[in-house]
Amino acid sequence: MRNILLSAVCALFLQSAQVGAQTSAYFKDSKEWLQKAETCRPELSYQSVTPLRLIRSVADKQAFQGWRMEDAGSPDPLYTEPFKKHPSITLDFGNHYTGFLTFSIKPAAERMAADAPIRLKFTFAEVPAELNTPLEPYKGGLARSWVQDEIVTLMEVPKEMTIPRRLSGRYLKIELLGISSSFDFVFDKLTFRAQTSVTNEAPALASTTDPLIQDIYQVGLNTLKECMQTVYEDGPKRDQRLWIGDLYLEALANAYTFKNHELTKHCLYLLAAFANDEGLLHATLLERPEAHPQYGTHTLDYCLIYNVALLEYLKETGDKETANDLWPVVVRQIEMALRQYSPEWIYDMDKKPQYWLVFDWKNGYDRQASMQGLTIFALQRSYELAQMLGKTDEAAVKEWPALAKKLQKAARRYFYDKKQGVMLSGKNKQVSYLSQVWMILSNTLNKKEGAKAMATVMSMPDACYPGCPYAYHYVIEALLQCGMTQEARDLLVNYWGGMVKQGADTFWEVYDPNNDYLSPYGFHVINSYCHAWSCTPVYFINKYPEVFQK
Ligand code: RAM
Repeated sequence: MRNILLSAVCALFLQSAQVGAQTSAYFKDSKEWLQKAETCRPELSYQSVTPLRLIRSVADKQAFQGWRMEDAGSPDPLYTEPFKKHPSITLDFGNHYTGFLTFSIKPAAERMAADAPIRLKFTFAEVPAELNTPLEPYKGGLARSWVQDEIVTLMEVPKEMTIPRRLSGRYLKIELLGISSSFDFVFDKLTFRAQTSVTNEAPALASTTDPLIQDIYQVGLNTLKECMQTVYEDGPKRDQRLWIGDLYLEALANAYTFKNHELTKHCLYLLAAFANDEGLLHATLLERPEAHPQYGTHTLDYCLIYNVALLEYLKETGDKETANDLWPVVVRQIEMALRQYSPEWIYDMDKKPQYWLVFDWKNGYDRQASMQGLTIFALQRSYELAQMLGKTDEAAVKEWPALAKKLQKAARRYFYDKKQGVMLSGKNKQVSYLSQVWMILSNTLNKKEGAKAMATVMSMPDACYPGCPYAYHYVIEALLQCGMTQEARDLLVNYWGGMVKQGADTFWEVYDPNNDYLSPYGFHVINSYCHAWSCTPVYFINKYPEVFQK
């Protein structure tokens, strides 16, 4: 009897561990959505890689963040020469990988035995400066523990060990911190088990493609592959979790490359299952120890972007079952955004509760006009979804086209400076790239007006320009929509090509060609240098071959 009870309790616990305890109280199907998410959780595939070269760090003012790597020969000395000979060694895996590091060491000579513990420090890095910038006193705005430096103490030799945390990067520094004076060792084995949920090959580009665009494509594919784990992660080094904005851009990029649509479906269901008690989506989810949202973190722009992600997923896959299941989420995100509008149909930045709006990582950027534009864009795209699902007769939905028009009219009245031909945002009437972009994407500015606004803003030295690739993605979309194909191509080549020229093997979370050290977290070492939202050149290059492959 006791055993039966115990196994019932265990089964219950297991079930709750699998399906999560706190799905949304707002959506009656949220538990089922979580179960559906489980059934399409992607399998990971693995590859074992070993270091290709020994390298050394070189301080160089011309190099990105002041550091570059120099070749220092074959990695053989790691396996053949006593470690004390070079008690700090840096290895290059030749590419960015995500996974687990396993090593083993053995005595450097016969009849040699360890008579004291051996203490080693392993530091894994995405870019050279991560290995060479002093960390203490630590002043970063995010946890110090994101830095991938691990100290291990081995009490016996020979010994094999796997570093418990998942690592992500290209470079590995190993330092000897403690050892007996009468002992030395060599590495026997050092392998990295790299993982991704990508299984398909991406399409090859036309042979006419400019070599720099080919390089951008490869780096973009590598970025996306690394971020495609069991969810679309924002960055495999940091934060290793699903964010709606990153999901949307990764899913677009995936649709034009690796086509792992099950991953997109998994993420869409997961996010829906964990909406809050008002039905508002959480901006971000973590997978371990069981899937759960970062409670209380909501970004209203991302909520609306979810609707667009679902539309794109449906267009790509024809999977109406999923889109129908998740339709109530779409309706609710629109309702929640509209709640923040003034009676004159202007997005009210001061209305409580005030929401975090992402759009970009950029100090001083005023988000009001962008949010107005995005709301209109989301109304239009959500209506398109309603049309595809036969939902346009629903009472709330019927109103959406007229509402979008009201918001457009209000936007033109409130934000548009006809004389200059640009949209101005906020109390200080700021001119930013993104205010124009979102008014273009929402057709609040027509093609001609949009082209004028973009040309004007791009020629204004004081205009607020974007700070990260997430924002530049939408700038390129807007330029293409206005028919400014040459400008779109130039921007892609200069911005993402700028990272490639600085040595990027994967695209970075933030990149400002005028400031190598820009960090939203006050310390460039904890920026992510393989970041999902930066991979979208792969989408543009494949979607518009006439612009990017000619
Ligand atoms: C950071 C990451 C992530 C982004 C959020 C808003 O944590 O850069 O990609 O979506 O911010």
